[in-house]
Amino acid sequence: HRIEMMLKSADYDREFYLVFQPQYRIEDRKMIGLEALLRWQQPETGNISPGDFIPIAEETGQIISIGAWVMDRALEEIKIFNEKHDTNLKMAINVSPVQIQNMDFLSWMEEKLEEKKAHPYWVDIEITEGATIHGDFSMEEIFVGLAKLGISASIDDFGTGYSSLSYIKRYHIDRLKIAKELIDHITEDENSRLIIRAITMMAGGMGLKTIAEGVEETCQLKILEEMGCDEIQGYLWGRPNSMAQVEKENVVIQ
Ligand code: G
Ligand code: G
Ligand code: MN
Ligand code: NA
Repeated sequence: HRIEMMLKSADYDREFYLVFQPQYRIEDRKMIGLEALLRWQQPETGNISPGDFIPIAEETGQIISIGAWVMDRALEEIKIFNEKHDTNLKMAINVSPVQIQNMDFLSWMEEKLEEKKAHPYWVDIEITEGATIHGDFSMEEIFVGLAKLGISASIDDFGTGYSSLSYIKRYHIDRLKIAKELIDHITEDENSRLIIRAITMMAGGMGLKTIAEGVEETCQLKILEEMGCDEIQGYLWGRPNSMAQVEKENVVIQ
């Protein structure tokens, strides 16, 4: 496999970089966090999307070293940002279930925070919904452990794939990230609207926050606001960008 070969020989520090997409609270339009998104500039091929190489890295196990690289950079960046602006923004970091499955993830996270001198409340771990269903390890233990460390957790791409309304209640989760696929159809599809409304109502009742992903239009925002969705992330208010660009576009208020 070509991508597999290129990934094996990748020089992480030269070929990988992170971009950061702001997350905003709808109520006061304040930036409350950033999602770290991995980018790969392969010297011969050019940009390769994480949607194309992450699944391969998960199959080969290389996601473990890639995930460690992402964690290091993301913690370094949020520390610099928060100390510079005297803020406590959260860095949302995507973590693959393969990373959690193949190491003592909780101890590893604790050591990473110590090593990078980062506060746990600067970190939000994003885990894809499907990941919480299969796998023989206990996701429940992971969520409880993260909460004990003071690290928050979000379920990514919520509302797609398998039904998850019941098991969410068992887990110590802080936030549901409503899948872009649902947001995409919010204006014209009654079913999508119904599902989103159900999610925001359920989350509200259980004390979980909701964030809508991939919000591109004002009319989508209006519907989400009216439904009581807490936060948004999307091209409407901010694209994934370098930290310098994010800082330029967002007035940081203390
Ligand atoms: O940014 P983009 O839409 O191209 O990302 C595509 C997919 O890759 C998303 O589902 C996102 O969750 C995933 N992704 C991006 N960065 C990371 C990362 O650092 N680690 C993991 N595991 N997945 C990532
Ligand atoms: O990890 P997750 O699946 O949450 O990744 C989010 C992905 O969605 C990122 O790859 C990001 O580039 C993409 N994204 C974020 N906001 C928008 C948006 O408004 N429109 C589109 N098309 N993609 C978005
Ligand atoms: Mn994500
Ligand atoms: Na997602």
